[in-house]
Amino acid sequence: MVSLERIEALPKVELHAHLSGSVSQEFLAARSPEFRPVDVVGPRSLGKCFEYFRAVSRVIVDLPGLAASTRHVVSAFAAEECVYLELRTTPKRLGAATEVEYVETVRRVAAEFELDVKLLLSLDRGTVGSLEEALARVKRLADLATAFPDFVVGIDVCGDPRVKTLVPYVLPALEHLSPRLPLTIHTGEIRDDEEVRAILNADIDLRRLGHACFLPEDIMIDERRNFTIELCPTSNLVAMNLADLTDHHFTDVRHLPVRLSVNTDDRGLFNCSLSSELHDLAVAFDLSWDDLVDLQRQAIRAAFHPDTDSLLAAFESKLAALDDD
Ligand code: 6MZ
Repeated sequence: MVSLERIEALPKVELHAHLSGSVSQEFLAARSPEFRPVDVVGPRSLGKCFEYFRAVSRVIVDLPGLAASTRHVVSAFAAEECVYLELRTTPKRLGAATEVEYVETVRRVAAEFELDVKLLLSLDRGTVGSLEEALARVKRLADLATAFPDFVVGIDVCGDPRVKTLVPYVLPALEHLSPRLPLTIHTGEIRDDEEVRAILNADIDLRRLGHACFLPEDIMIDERRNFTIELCPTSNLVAMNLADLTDHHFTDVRHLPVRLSVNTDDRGLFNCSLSSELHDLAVAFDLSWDDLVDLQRQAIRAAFHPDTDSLLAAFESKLAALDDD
């Protein structure tokens, strides 16, 4: 069995980490006496996760707070040998600051690190209640992405899956996304076969699916589409209300013609790390060191980074250096 210590030393790739959810609860409590730590892993509750994100937004209220929390999150990934971090966040107006200043702050702090960081702009499905609003939000995110061509590499659709705005509003709006940026969409976090089918059939540059805990039983995925499923073990346990990771849908998706990546989702909320997520999965499914290395290579191939060949080369040289030790 591969030890946690060995996994901590493995060069790793994170593709699915929400900025606000990645801030540790200790950090939040130290910044605000009002912040109350929560445990969503014990009594599993997806609803509580979304209450939690609202609580975080009451703590991170200005650009200095955003800068400090971003530094805290990126340094946590850097400390465990993450070589590529594709962070995602919903651009917000913090106080008098604009969304451009929000993204600029995350970019500036990320650039302090040797770790290669790129950003996905999140569209929270809970913030749009009509096609008009969805079109306006999609246009806004496209403009923001265009303003940061070296940093923003794609769009993420996230938010509470119980809010049913994807099929009627978000998907048709995304079909108007210009430029056609690479997309990753949270879906199947709760069972919603209609939504999964609509996403797969939409005229968008869909590259990755977030979570995909519940897929239609008759799902047909064309291997030529080169999809990736972003798994987040602890988060998925909570969403699926599972007692044990051996019941995780890794069992099913590993046989689909897709790439897989293993991620943290919200390491602050779930009190986990990228290494612990990989370790938990390795224990549950008896994965070897080579299996874990292969998962990192799949994640690199799935990254929206503009130069995945260089990323892979950097990964391989770090891995070789590790093997020489
Ligand atoms: C869906 C999630 C999520 O954008 O403020 N988010 N969306 N499912 C999940 N599973 C637990 N975890 C996080 O980060 C917080 C936002 O990320 C999304 C939610 O929309 C949440 O408001 P940012 O940095």
